[in-house]
Amino acid sequence: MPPKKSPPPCNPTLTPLSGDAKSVTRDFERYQFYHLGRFQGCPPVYTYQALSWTLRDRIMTDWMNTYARRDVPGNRRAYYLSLEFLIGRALSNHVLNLDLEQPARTALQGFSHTLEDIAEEEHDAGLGNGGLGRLAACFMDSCATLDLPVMGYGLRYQFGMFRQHIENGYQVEEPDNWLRDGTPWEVERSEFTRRVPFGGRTEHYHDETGAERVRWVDTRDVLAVPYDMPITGYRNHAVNTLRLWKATATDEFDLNEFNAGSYTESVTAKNLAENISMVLYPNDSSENGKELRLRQQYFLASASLQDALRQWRAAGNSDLSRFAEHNVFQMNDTHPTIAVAELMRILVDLEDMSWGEAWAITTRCMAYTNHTLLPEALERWPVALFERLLPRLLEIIYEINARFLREVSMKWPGDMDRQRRMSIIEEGDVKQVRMAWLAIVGSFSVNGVAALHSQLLKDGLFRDFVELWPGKFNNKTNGVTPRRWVAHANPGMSALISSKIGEGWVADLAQLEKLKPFAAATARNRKFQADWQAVKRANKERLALLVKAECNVDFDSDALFDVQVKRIHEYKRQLLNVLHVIHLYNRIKKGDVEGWADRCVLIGGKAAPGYIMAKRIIKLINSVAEVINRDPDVDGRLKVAFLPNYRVSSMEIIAPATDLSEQISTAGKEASGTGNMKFMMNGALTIGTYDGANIEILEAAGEENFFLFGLRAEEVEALRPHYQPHSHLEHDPRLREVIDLIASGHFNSCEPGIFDMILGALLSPHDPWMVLADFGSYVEAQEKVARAWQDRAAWTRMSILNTASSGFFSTDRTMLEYNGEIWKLKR
Ligand code: 26W
Repeated sequence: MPPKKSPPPCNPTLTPLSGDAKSVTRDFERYQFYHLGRFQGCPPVYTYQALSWTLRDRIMTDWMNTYARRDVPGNRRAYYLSLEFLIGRALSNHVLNLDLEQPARTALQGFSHTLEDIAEEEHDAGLGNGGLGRLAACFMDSCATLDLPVMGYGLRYQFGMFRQHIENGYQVEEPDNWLRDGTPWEVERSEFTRRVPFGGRTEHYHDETGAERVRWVDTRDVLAVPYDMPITGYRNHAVNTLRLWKATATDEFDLNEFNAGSYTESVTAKNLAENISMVLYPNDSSENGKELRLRQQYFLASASLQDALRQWRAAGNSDLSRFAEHNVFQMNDTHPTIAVAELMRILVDLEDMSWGEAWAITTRCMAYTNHTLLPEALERWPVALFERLLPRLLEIIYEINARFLREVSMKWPGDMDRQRRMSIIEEGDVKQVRMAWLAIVGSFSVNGVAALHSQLLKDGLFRDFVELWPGKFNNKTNGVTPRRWVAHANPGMSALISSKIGEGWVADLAQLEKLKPFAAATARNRKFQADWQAVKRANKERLALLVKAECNVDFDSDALFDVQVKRIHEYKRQLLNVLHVIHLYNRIKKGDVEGWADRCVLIGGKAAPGYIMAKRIIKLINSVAEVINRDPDVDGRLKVAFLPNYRVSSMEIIAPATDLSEQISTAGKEASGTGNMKFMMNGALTIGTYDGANIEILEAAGEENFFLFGLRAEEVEALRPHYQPHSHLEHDPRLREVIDLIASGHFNSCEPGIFDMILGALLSPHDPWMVLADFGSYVEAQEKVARAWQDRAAWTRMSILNTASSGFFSTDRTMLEYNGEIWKLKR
């Protein structure tokens, strides 16, 4: 059994450890020598550990004090429930937030490694797939910086996002054992272990008062052990908590089996329990029907809700009818939305509350964010699976649905079609639970993540619900944290900005507006603009080193750095990018190079292991790169590289070095995008479709500082039934040549036929992403890019204007909007 000790009371009188160089050095040396037993010249990983522990000690008092300050009855809190937190590295982030850069450098004097080298030793915490997971991490950062009482709840996956290798141009996955050497950034809090039930059956009975009640019995319980990670605010002494659950087997469960004489079975059962937090599902669009995934979801929801209730009581509250006044749960997509039913179970079965009272509380504390319109990403779970794994939850969902459908039929009597559409249970060969519907019915707020996305949700997928509850739906345009994505990732540009407008922008990004005057073409600004260019160039050199090391391709920092990094998915249209690259190659081969702009094209991203087409796209990119990079006719005009194992820490090098940001999804398909914002903040120009947050980026930067192309969302839908890819081939010789070259086997002479599936998809009238429809307009936008690049001074001014206009895309703004309209927490 876990220890049953109650936690020690917070002690706000603890004296904080000094941050001066002398004391940091002393503690660092103590860890390095006395604790780790390592000396100068040891492998840098130990120096990383010693420095991290030194910092961690300096976080502790602020962490305790933040708890103590908020631990008062009636204090309202928010909980961010997410199956993914794509945190990346922590050391440099804490150094920045705690303002300990100089002391850390002093401590490292005499060691052969710089602070930057040491930071490289840290393994990325890759507990997420892509945008949704990274967004959660940026949110955590901003909540701490804004001193908002928000706690993150997630899973402590033993294996995060897989490591991607490229072998013969193909993606190969390797497990990411990020905890192998432990991590200094977590604190195990076994005293708050919770028990999560699975399986078993329900028993209906009548209590002493004769009321009908239910108990869930014969369950196979799993223990949820919390590991807390500190989330430091930017220089404000606030430290929030990200609480990640690890699954472990219960001792007595093992013992029972053991006593029954089945030792091996008991060990197997232990594994089954511990599997729950073993691995992140590496899929960002579909994972339906996988039992382990549903287990993960319920495990997170149940442990987190139990813990939130415990915390609320520990803070001195007892009147459950006021629970919703004090607590709000933001659900990151449908992944944790079983929380709606779980809170009902806790209130009704465990806390003896009436259904009506419990429902009133639940629907006042739950809020849901949608991150995708792709139908394959909408989670549905087979009823049969639910029944086996979570029988009590299924009963509760049925009851929620029955009451909800009564409401629907009162409003639209006899409209059976509408009832069928809106039912949380989808009828059909395999009955399914529609998690998005459960989330909407159980929440007081439902939001999308960019203006267009929220509008498309209201007009399409969620339309019936909007008619029923128009007030529930709102937009919260995403953001990114400027601490990690500018101050940390781009120190050169940060110093330059601060030299002109002070340092206030780091915690108030709207202040970047003050840079706008420096973008004017005046003699006075010439120096600043030259410095801006020099910083970008230095950043490009840093990236070129990485590309050389990882891909053995030489990038020339004078060329245009044209970058697309994100998950590999057909809707994101890496293929459109490749078609353009091949078009450029054709032009070189034909000698059509007038007004040429030298380009280095970088593409990176992971494909879901089961997504065959995405994996083949990676192979195509690598094959095209190989042919182009070794063709002497190309002669430095074009370089192409696929960067393996794209992750948070690679983006920290990529974004500051990018000139052109590729945001080229089929309009209406990218909910928001957040990479687009990181590039903009770092002074890249965007070539993009009218999709997701691109639209808001374009509006902020001004059309003249953005390369817009392609069909709009409504045009895409209007064209869909008549889409004729072959007519584009016939009318556009540039496209014809590109397709012919792929079809000729020019890029796959040793592996005939491997790209047929890609050609088949591009040439199909049913291509959902309509790649060829946007080819012409994309090529023309790229020609504009090349012309703009020729006038480097004008490009630099556009670059400055992009950064200066990016203030809106800080998650500080996003979090203030969530707080103002949904959470209503006191800062
Ligand atoms: C079922 C597995 C699964 C896992 C993740 C399905 C769907 C997802 C996410 C919805 C994928 C995702 O990361 N979506 C992205 O969320 C970002 C943050 O809001 C947006 O910026 C991206 O446009 C959106 O694709």
